[in-house]
Amino acid sequence: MATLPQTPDQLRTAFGPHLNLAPPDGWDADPVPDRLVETHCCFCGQQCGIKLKVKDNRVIGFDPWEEFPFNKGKLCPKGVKRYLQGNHPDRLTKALMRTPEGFREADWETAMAHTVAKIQEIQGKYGKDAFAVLSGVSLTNEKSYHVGKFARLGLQTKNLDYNGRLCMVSAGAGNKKAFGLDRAANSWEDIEGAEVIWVAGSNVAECSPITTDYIWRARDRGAKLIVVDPRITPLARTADLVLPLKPGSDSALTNGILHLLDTWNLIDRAFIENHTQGFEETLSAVKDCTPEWTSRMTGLPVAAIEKAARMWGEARTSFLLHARGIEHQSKGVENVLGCINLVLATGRIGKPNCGYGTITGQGNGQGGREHGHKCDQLPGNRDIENPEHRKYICDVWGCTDEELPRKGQSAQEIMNAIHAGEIKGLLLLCFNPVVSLPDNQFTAEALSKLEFFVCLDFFASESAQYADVILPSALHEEDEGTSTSAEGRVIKINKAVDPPGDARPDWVILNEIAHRLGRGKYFDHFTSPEAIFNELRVASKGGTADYYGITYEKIERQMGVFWPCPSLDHPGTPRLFEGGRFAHPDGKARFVPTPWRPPMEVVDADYPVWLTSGRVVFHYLSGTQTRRIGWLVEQCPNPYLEIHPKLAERYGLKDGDAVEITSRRGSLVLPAKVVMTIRPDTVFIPYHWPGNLGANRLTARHLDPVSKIPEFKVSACRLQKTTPDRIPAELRELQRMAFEARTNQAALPQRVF
Ligand SMILES: Nc1nc2c(c(=O)[nH]1)N[C@H]1C(S)=C(S)[C@@H](COP(=O)(O)OP(=O)(O)OC[C@H]3O[C@@H](n4cnc5c(=O)[nH]c(N)nc54)[C@H](O)[C@@H]3O)O[C@H]1N2
Ligand SMILES: Nc1nc2c(c(=O)[nH]1)N[C@H]1C(S)=C(S)[C@@H](COP(=O)(O)OP(=O)(O)OC[C@H]3O[C@@H](n4cnc5c(=O)[nH]c(N)nc54)[C@H](O)[C@@H]3O)O[C@H]1N2
Ligand code: SF4
Ligand SMILES: [Mo]
Repeated sequence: MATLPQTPDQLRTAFGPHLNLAPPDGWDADPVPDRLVETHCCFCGQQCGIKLKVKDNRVIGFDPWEEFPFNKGKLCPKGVKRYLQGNHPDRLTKALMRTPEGFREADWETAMAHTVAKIQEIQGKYGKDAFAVLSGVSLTNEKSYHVGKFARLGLQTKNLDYNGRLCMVSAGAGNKKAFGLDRAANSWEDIEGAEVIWVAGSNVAECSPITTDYIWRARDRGAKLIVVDPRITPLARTADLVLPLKPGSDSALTNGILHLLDTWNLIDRAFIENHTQGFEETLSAVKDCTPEWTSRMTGLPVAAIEKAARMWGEARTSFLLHARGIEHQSKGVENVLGCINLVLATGRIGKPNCGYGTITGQGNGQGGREHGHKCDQLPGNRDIENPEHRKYICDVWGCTDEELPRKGQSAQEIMNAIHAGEIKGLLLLCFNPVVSLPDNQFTAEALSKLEFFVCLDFFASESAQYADVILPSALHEEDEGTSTSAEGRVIKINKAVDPPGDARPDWVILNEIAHRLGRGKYFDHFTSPEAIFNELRVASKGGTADYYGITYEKIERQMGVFWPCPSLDHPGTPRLFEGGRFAHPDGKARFVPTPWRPPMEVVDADYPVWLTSGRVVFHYLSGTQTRRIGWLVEQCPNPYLEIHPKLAERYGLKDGDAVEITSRRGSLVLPAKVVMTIRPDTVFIPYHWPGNLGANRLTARHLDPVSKIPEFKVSACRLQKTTPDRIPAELRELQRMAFEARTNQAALPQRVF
């Protein structure tokens, strides 16, 4: 059985033995690029425009792309340093196959033939559904669409899901239920003119840094800002009202605010009457949610709750934003609906300078949730169990209804089924579940049980360490395609360089597997990303996420096109729901009651402290990319436990002391970081590190019953001060590397750009 990395060698592999510090051979300290390529950042859902500097088929730096309307040249630290991953010495350029002595390089033909033979063997022995696909939405729209079709028609398995299951699904389910459509309702331009901005469970300044700019421009024009978060995030420090509620109590807060809006008659009755359904039922569900009750449930003062209700209710224009803080919960969908109830009750949505949106997380977190990448979905955000939707897609794909699998299992459920021995084979791409799924010991055990596991990645991620075959895929800048940003803007990723060695884009690899499986008739016509996009356009036509009128040429000409864009002469739709028309067949939005229930795990005498987790500005997700970039590691080398001075005092902890954090799943030892900016009953760990440093050693596999998102944001733990020698060796190693990054002159040439 494979285990988590233990030996120094394994640790070096797991943590990126090489930060990209020393200049590679032939490095020119002041290179002049051959050309500049206008494209987008490979990381978060903001999808900032960037110009990559290219010299001799290498990305050597960047220039700001001032003309791109969303970020106007601005970038966060990850965007500034992203180019350093391309020439990284850890980059996979050959297929790797597991041998008793460890991974060995293999020629492409051997790796492919083995992979295909194993898929056939497992599916022959246990049935088609015993082979699962887990994918991710750093992939372009083309690749997302392709993976959905590949799983259903290439492998003929129903068990396909994606890492958006850990990210956007609560927002998606809530939006579909309330509005009939799943996208931020507005482009961010509507933020700037809003009088009140409500931000719930989103560390905007660190996780969607460019959105901060929009909020600050609104503040410059007099807007008031309300932030709901158990931590006083950098954005909250500039807010007019901070609501540091108890983790997991968000729907109590929104219920309490709705109660007050009604009591004070701050609701728009005409809008509710004409454009919505379900209000009376929703109102009766909050009749007992008095400010006193809300205060008890959330831990917030009555005066603060009342102030928030007044600010929100009395505004003429407003924008509500939320993110994973409210969505990563076992009632993530209800929390989203609770926010939407406040938006609908005040009737401003669809008007200029008014709006609502979840801040999409991953690079293509928006597009990736539309094109049939989910276990229950077909392209165009269609429903895989709806007979008409199935028929439409069967016609586009040229297959029969019997050939198209039905709904499969979601990401965590697939991992549970692997653990239980029901699923025997896995194709994994663009997903690092051993770091990012909850309860990482369980995930590690599950991956060790697979009879065959093939992973497509450009770095040998922690999950890839469990694979039988690793196929080298292409980086963002090594392929073209489209992506859809948090605003719903479809943008164009342009190819800057060729993939090195045997590495190739995911769609090329999947095409080849499908062809070798004898399913080429569905894939052989995909000769370029644009060919895939053109089929995607047709497959999405008439669905809620309609891309039919979008072409590569139009995206470049308009610098992005907002979907829905149903025809070639349509300019796209930055603002949805104008005139109060929603996407349900009757045009009305739905209020949905969100009666209070507690999180799946609550604090008690054994585990008395709330534990939450999330991000820092310098790292991205499971960290496989950013933990390899020296400058980013230098800024934030290791995880830590954020703790309030009062709580720290109770455990005798000073800043930097070693603390053991224990939950019902396991324990971690980390340095304490004593900060005033967190509730005294709550601790926080950034989750970007694996194994002994991973927050997901502590989190639980509790899921939202509708969206199936894990409850990353709420669990219970206990703390104990311990001795410094218990801090894991790998954490010390990271600190040493960061020190080296600060002091090693040789590192400078790559770090000054
Ligand atoms: N730097 C950086 N940026 C990123 C990413 C990254 O890894 N690094 N990832 C991208 C992705 S995929 C995503 S999903 C987004 C995530 O973006 P965000 O959701 O903004 O980030 P998180 O840090 O996960 O959590 C947000 C906030 O939720 C708060 N929170 C915790 N528990 C609760 C609760 O019970 N209620 C409320 N109201 N708040 C709570 C946390 O204190 C935290 O400040 O960021 C994207 N951008
Ligand atoms: N405790 C805790 N856990 C969390 C969260 C949290 O807040 N707290 N947040 C959750 C959220 S919101 C998310 S989105 C997930 C993210 O979790 P993951 O999806 O596991 O994170 P990534 O780091 O994006 O992993 C993607 C892997 O794919 C590779 N990759 C990137 N692009 C491509 C590509 O184009 N092709 C291929 N083949 N590979 C590629 C990267 O090298 C990396 O190894 O984590 C979740 N886990
Ligand atoms: S905000 Fe997101 S898209 Fe923009 S530079 Fe930073 S990581 Fe990249
Ligand atoms: Mo995410």
